[in-house]
Amino acid sequence: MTSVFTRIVRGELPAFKLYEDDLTLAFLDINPAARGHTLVIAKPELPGLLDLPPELVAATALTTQRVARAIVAALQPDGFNIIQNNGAAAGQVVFHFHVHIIPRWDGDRSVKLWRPG
Ligand code: IU
Repeated sequence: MTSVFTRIVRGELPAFKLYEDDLTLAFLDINPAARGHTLVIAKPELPGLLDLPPELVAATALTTQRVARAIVAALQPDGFNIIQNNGAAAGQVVFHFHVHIIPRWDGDRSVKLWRPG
C-alpha cells in the first residue's frame, strides 16, 4: 500500500517542504502540536526505526539535526522535542518512518505532546 508520505514524496499530495535530499524529506506537519512542528521522513516506505538500514538511520538523524537547527534559527523557540513513534500502541498513525520536531516555548505546557490517533 502506498503511504500518504510516499504520495508527498512523489508530489501527488501537497506539503510545505523545508528540506529535501536523495534519502530524506522534511515538511510541516498538517496538524501541528506547536508552531513549526515538522516531520522528517525517510523517503523509502519503511514503517519504523527497526526497519531502517544504517544509512537511513544516519541520513534521517542528520536531516533532523539540520532542520532543527534551521527551525531554532527561524523561530527562536526556547527548546524543542524530538519524538519518533513506533507502533499503534505508541501512537503511530502513519506507518512510514518519520521523526517529529516540535518547537517549544517557555510557558507552553499546554502543548499536548502525544495525542493518540
Ligand atoms: P504519528 O507519529 O504517526 O502519530 O504521526 C503522524 C503525523 O503525521 C501526525 O502528526 C499528523 O498530523 C501528520 N500528518 C501530516 O502531516 N500529513 C498528512 O497528510 C497526514 C498526517 I494523514
